[in-house]
Amino acid sequence: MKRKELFLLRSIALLITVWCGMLNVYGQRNGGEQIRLNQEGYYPEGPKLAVVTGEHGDEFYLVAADGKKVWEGKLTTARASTYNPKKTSIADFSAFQKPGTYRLVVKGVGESYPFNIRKHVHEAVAKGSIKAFYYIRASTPLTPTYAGKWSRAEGHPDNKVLVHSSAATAQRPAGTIISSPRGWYDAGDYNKYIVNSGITTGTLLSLYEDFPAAMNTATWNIPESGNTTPDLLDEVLWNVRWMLTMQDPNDGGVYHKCTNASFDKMEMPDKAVALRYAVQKSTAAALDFAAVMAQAARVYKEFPKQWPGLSDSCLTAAKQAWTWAQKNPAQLYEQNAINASFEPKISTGAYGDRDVKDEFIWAAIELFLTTGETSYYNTAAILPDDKMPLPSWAQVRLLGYYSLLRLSNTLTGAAKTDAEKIKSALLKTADALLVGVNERAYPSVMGQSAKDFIWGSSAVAANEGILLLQAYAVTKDKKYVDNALSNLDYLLGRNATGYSFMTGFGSKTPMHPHHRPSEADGIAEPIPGMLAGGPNPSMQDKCNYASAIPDEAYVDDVCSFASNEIAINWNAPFVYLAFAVEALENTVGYSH
Ligand SMILES: [Ca+2]
Ligand SMILES: [Ca+2]
Repeated sequence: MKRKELFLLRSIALLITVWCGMLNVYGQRNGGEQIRLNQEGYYPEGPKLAVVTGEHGDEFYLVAADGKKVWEGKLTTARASTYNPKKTSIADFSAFQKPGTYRLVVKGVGESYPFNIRKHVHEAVAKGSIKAFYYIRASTPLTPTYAGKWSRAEGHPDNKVLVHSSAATAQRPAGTIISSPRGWYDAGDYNKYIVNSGITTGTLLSLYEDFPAAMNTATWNIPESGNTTPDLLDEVLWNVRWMLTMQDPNDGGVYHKCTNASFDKMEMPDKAVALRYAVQKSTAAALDFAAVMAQAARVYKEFPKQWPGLSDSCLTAAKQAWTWAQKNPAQLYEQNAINASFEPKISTGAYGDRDVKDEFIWAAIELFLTTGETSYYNTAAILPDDKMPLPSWAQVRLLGYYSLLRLSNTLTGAAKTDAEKIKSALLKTADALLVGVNERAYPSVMGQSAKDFIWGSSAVAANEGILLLQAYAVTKDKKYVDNALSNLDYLLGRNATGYSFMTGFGSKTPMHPHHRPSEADGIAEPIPGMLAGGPNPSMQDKCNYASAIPDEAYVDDVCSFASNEIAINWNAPFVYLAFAVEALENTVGYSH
């Protein structure tokens, strides 16, 4: 070996030694694990908290991209939660407001992942989370122009869907072929379910109605970008058009789902060619459909030139579904009972709601608000009690209440009185959510109770955020936005797992979601912008979790449909939360 080469080798060895030594001192990789923060970042004048785990001193500081120390502070004394004995300390650097890219450093722990302090800090992840709906469109190829390396062939044209024997009628006997294209794949699987589409589509339409100015201009490179209509409404229409195909024009009833008999393998959508069925009509499907179509009629009415006739078609469909539900008020979807009587047996997601009182409330309110006809309003018991249950696919009451509050200026009579009562009950619920946030091991609204960590816990966090933003809308009290933001911080990394639950956004994000295209496409990174279900100590999938503690019971493994699946009804409230906080950024003084 020549002397020059030997010198080079020694230099490289020395550099590696020094680098490893630095890692020991700063423990950079450990730091990323132990310092939990919003991995996307913070608004310049907004609240900024990080959570530090493990053994350490009480000092922390921020370093800029060039390694220079720019700010220092003291950690709080360590604290635990009622359901997780591990102690954490809080680093509050809200007072540091200079835009830039930073790391947070704690002696004995190391450096955090990098994060930004800047205006519009959640704009990219907001757009990413709605762009995910493009990636999961059925019945269309994804082209490189819009999908980049995740481009793929068309899956599920769904132009030959068989009426299942459970849904047979005189006009449409079993085996009748109907066309049911478009829509979004529901979750990790390729089926399409009206009930889960209901809350998802309603949440996205509400985002438009609550923030029309922001959503009229927001755009994220989909095939409809550059036309004259808002990208959000273009994307929603992809699913609304599918939902319309799920109504039987003969009676107004709505099929519960468009599905395979059983789940596909982990294969790409164009390879998943099993027969598709429209199965039994259900009351929940008809009412969710009626609510969405009534709201869609209101929203798309603003675009008569671009979408001529669409609003009227949606309203007609809504009324027919409502009429069907009045005649069939208790047709629940019971998959086991159906399988006892009909072939082929269906084993895909059931979404079998046992209680449709809330679906009647939501549909009645949306039909009333769109038509002004009190007959809809008077049909259902709109306010049976003062409970304000957080929205989920099986509980949609608040979606109606949010709409009532949004349009409260137009109300008279009983609806006006109810809206006042709803307003005070909602504020009471919102204030109850704020209790204890600042004393918590992870200071977010999410995690008040171990019960928050259910299947799809990420959607609990996002829906709590929406509830608080509705409280802001009626009070203009900034504290509700601050606390909604605390749940965005939770979802993007300031949590007991240390993961940003949003694929592709943050430094430590899910790489193996339970999602067929992400698993089958041969690309290392999953499709970006999808929210993982999150911690779920029930662990129904029996996968190998590292922890069973409620806020830690999460595993980034494709096996884990109970903690690491993705779903449209989890993504939609994230989309709402992220865009809403962005839209309010200036108003509440997070930046100017
Ligand atoms: Ca557009
Ligand atoms: Ca229900």
